Amino acid sequence: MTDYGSPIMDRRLRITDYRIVCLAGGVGGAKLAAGLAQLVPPPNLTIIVNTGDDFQHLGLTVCPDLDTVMYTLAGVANPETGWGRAGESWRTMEAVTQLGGPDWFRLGDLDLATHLTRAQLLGEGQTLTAVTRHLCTHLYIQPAILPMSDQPAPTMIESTDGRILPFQTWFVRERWQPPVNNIILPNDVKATHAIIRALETADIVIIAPSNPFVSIDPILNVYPIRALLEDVPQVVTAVSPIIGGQAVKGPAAKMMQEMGMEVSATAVAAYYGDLIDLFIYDRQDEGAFEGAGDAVAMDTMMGDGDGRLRVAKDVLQATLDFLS
Ligand code: FO1
Repeated sequence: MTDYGSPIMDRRLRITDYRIVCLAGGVGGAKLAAGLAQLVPPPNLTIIVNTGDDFQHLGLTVCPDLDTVMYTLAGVANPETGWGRAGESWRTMEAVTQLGGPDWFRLGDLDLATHLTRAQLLGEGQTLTAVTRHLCTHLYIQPAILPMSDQPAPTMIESTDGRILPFQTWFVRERWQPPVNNIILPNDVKATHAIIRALETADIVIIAPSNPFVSIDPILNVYPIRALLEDVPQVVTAVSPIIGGQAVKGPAAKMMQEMGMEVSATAVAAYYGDLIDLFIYDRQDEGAFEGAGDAVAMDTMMGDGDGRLRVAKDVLQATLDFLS
């Protein structure tokens, strides 16, 4: 008699049965989201994206993390820069520079099409959520990509010498200078109905390997996202953005050091605290979580192409194992 296993047991282990929400910002978040999008049926996957990096530039509303996630899922992301589009040209920026316009923030010609279309639709009164859905439709992206709010929610950087800088000024114009003392987040930002619906029905929430301070915290700071994570999903899994004491990309390690934190996967797990149930860290840090039942080591380096699918599959499997 062949044992087909109990339908409950089998049911529990099928990825396709779970509604999954991924919190993401920047390149690491976009890559894991792209891996999940290859595994999870579109109706069961929602990606909630940080908009704290957004700002007005050249009269346009620029949404870097939304665009990086969109371009990555659409397969048109620029692999060298980690932002903007592949196969980019820079004729417009050259002309802007000749005209004495601001040239510190590089907007490629193809990327500009996104900002111009977004500006047009926002100008017609559409919400950022609706505009993002419009752009995703035209980029043939099926999973829902949701801005964390339809309200502006600018992240500000408070430097060790007391200055308060808009995020992009600090990140791009000043190239991650001056040293960071604190991240200042707005305190009156509300989640959209789409976000609340997605989190109220989520079985699994995955916090992508994004910068905890300027990608994930801005999302958790949007009311009532943190509370929904605490109450609803069966499991919240976070993936470490710090491997072997370094960030794979971006200023997370530098920020941790400047804010007086240990730069390690264990420090990230401690930072997330009891918000998370399972912590995924890289095998380079094997042994850092001796005996911890709620931490799993694996190869979390995604690179390009099939690394994203491998890591997404391993993260989901570790999460299902934790649930069973
Ligand atoms: N980052 C840079 O370091 N230099 C740039 O010139 C730059 C231009 C740019 C244009 C569009 C866009 O969506 C992102 C862009 N970024 C640039 C990245 C941006 O600063 C992001 O906020 C960071 O990657 C952090 O998420």
